[in-house]
Amino acid sequence: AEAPPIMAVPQAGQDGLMLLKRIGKVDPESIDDYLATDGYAGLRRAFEMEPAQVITEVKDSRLMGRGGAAFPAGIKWESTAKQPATPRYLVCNADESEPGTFKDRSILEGDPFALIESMTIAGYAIGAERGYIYLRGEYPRAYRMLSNAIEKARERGFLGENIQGKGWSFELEIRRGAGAYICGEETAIFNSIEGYRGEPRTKPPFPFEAGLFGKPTVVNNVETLCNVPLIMQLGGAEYAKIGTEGSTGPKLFCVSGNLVRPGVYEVPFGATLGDILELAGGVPQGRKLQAVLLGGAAGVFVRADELDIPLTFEGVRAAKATLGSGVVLAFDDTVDLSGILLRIASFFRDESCGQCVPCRVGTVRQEEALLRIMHNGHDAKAKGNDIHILRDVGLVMKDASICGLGQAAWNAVESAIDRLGVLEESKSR
Ligand code: L3W
Ligand code: SF4
Repeated sequence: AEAPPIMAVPQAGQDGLMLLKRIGKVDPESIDDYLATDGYAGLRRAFEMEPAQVITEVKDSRLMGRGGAAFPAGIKWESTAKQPATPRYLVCNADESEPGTFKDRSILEGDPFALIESMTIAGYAIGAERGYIYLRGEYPRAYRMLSNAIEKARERGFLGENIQGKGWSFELEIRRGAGAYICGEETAIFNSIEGYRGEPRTKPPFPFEAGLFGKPTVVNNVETLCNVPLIMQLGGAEYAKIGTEGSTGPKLFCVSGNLVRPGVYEVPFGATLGDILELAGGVPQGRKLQAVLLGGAAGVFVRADELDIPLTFEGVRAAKATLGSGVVLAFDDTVDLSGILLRIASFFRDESCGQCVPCRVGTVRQEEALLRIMHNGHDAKAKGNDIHILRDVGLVMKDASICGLGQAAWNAVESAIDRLGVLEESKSR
């Protein structure tokens, strides 16, 4: 059954938004609504330039990837465009599966033409003639909205042969995931699209040299791509004035947990963690903030007294935290955080693809140790041993796993131990 439409965009309809500007204002199924609200102005601007100049604008914008790794999009595009067109591919990672993420969903469901336009610009810039949207299987409404948008765009000559008379052709295809978190890893997406088991490949080679079907490929997250029309309209240098020196542009945050108004929020980069929690109304009256998980299950817990951390790439780096894909998950003082750690550990144990030993075995050992600690909480010696095991296993997972899943599977537990002292306080239950 199709989930109800996402309504968690408390700023919907407000003026001054850049990425969410159409959400709640237009009919996401209408290309006329899209065109009437600046739709395809970015592509028009891009078509006035040579592809290389489009890439220069994106480099000048200093747009960084919004999927978790914060890699500069312009460099990714440039390195792909330099490879022989044998052909080249564009892939949009719309497999939004990090626990606590729902920002891409708000765009996919509320402004699907924005992604289609953005991918068309990206395809033009890198010289691709085919793009794939790898969509989370559990997003049926997004699938419907995107399918409709692709069809309407094709009818109006914005996709297909000889787009807008430019003499360049571009096609888009949607591929749906089947519920595996690991299929959000870029090379697992390639395997999945190619019909193989969704398991990550070792990198290098990076996608820009050997990606989908072994060809040069750009993979970008939905939100990353949806900044591109704005960059085209403003120009890269002007866009780079939004936000901070190291983190340019607007940013979407998935704000949830024990808050008065959870939802997707857009702010120019530079807001602090405290600002974002305030936007969401703070914790309900009578409760106290206990901790915030930044970046989702693969992320890092921060304390309630760390609200002045700027949620910029450089700000979280300095605070030894992460933005991940924009998760801000608040826990008040009624939450048993050791239980949350166990949920996170069991999530990674479940979602590990099992391909490499550090992650396949490490995620199991991590969950077992947490279970023992929670059930033998009064035995200080046994608990000390298990914390030692957690650290050892965590270090090996971080150092030796093939992909980000294993490398990040210990982040939340480590930060809960070191920053919050969670397991120190856990009692036997
Ligand atoms: C050109 C080079 N391209 C690297 C590319 C590379 C990739 C990007 C970043 O992990 C993280 C992970 C999750 N020339 C290049 C190059 N590239 N060197 O740059 O690469 P990498 O390997 O650092 O990152 P990744 O494997 O893409 C992503 C974390 O994000 N995460 C994600 C959660 C889930 C979602 C979601 O649900 N939407 O994003 C959360 O923290 O743990 O660390 O494209 O090919 N020399
Ligand atoms: Fe699979 Fe985990 Fe290894 Fe990634 S780190 S390839 S998810 S076993």
